Amino acid sequence: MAEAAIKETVDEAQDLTDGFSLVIDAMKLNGIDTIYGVPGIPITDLGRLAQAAGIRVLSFRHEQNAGYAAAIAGFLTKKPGVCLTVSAPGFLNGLTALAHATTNCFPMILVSGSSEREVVDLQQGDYEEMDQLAIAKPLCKAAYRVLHAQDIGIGFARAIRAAVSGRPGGVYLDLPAKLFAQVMNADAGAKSLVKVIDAAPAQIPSPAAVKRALDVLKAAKRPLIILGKGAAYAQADDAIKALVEKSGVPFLPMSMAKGLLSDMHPQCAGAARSTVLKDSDVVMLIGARLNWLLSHGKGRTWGDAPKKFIQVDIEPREMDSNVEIAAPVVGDIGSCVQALLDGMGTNWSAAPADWTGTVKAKRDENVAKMAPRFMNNKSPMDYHGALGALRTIIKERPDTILVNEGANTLDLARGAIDMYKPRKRLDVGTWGVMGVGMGSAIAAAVETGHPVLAVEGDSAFGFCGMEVETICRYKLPVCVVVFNNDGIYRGDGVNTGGGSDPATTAFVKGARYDKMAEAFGGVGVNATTPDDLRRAVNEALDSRKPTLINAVIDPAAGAESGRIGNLNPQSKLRKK
Ligand code: ADP
Ligand code: TZD
Ligand code: MG
Repeated sequence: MAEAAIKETVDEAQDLTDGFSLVIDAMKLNGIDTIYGVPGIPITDLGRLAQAAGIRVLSFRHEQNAGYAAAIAGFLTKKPGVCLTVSAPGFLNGLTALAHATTNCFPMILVSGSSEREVVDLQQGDYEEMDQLAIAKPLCKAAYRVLHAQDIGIGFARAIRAAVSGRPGGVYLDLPAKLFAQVMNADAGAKSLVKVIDAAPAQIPSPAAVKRALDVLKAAKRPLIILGKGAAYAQADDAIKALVEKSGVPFLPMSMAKGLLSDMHPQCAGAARSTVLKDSDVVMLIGARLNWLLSHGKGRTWGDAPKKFIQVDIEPREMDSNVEIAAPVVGDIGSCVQALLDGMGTNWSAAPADWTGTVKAKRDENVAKMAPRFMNNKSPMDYHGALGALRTIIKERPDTILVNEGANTLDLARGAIDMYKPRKRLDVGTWGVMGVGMGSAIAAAVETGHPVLAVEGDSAFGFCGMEVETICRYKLPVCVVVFNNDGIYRGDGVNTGGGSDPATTAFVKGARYDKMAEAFGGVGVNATTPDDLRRAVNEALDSRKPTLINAVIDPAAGAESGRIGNLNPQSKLRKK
């Protein structure tokens, strides 16, 4: 429908409203000002009307990327990110992102149009027929369907609350095609809308839990605080900093919690990770789970020193999920950390100096060991040479948001690039999903206005690369650097069968990803040295022009599976 025609319909029916308008009004009433999606039947007009009503609607090239954008928007803003898709295939394309959001505890709502209930339930072959609600249910925190215009307000209220309250997560909202055209009295429609009050209520920990946690912490000889992305999400930055500093305890940031306190903070133990995990005796987890990323809290990584865990988390069932939690503190991180701080009183004695001294010495030693590797100016570049250029840029421009995915490109960048401010590092999350890069970069630019530097493995980039057009179309300040090593992990694999097909992990040699940006009016640069790379990234961040840099990396520089090769099954029957 053309814009003029839309206006006319609205004007002619002043005392009536319809499903389209009620959906838009429900979102606006609840401060949802951005939609990430892909248009088509039955939601094409919804997108147009939302745009006409002042909502920013970003049209993607694939729903999965729109979904990743919505998920990270949720992480950055504590409001549910909204992804809008068409029925069956569009919905399915959005589902991976919905499941990813749920797994990562990011608030997101996947809103999908769907086919007619009656036809779907009798399986009579409707256009894009699928029982979407049933399929979404196991992949999200909650799933709702709205059948009547007068329930749209309640439907959105439930979806918003479910996404952000308690442990945040993904919510599915099913809107059948017929709903949009339903007409009702405008006054009754307005009254049916719900403004969600206190969508994520504070959850205060019990005083006994707080005291128990402080008793355990006080008795520690070698304490450690681990900050996870839940702590970054909570936006309780000042209270967390105060707790860390008052306790004097070394802290270890998980990947997306890097920068919550600066990696330069004297208590940061990022560069002494193995030492602190092995030798600590009390570990306080704040918004971090003891999942695979922390070796489930046991085994070699954690060494022989007996451990006691304190865990601060909003989800009671997270406690004892992998090992015994000596002091569970259940509540929202802002409230829990404040209660811990209050409980510490004025004469709390800081962590033992011999321990903090040991940690600091180890950290300084490791940092000094790595420094020369970042200075090399080899061509083709190795990972360290290229990352040396990028780490300096982030140091000089700490407000830049860093998006990062790949295998070696991810693992090495995580260690190499220090972060200075909270919520500036966005990556593959709990599942290690390839393809989150462009959606994350787009949402980061849209939600924060800050420039974005996306450091992408060439394989990772391939999962979402078409969204370079989206970046160019919306003129977003995103600089994509593709670490091009001609393949997955390494570009020098050979076909062990000896045929003419390339190895399963190898891509076209010498590909020029930079040309993709040029195809859409962006800036493309081919960088073969760290100096080239530094110059091109600085230019992109200064100009804020969409830029894609093809960074030529030695195909032999990477390791199989990056840093997690140990998780790759190897049969004794087969030689590598
Ligand atoms: P990481 O991967 O960084 O270790 P995880 O995703 O494993 O982090 O853990 C995040 C944890 O944070 C989840 O257990 C989640 O329940 C918790 N969480 C998220 N938001 C809050 C909040 N506002 N208050 C308390 N806990 C939270
Ligand atoms: N598919 C999805 C959705 N997620 C995944 N994690 C994978 C496949 C498997 N996978 C990894 O775990 S890393 C990776 C794949 C395909 C790509 C690594 O290659 P890269 O990075 O070019 O992105 P490096 O620098 O070459 O290691
Ligand atoms: Mg690669």
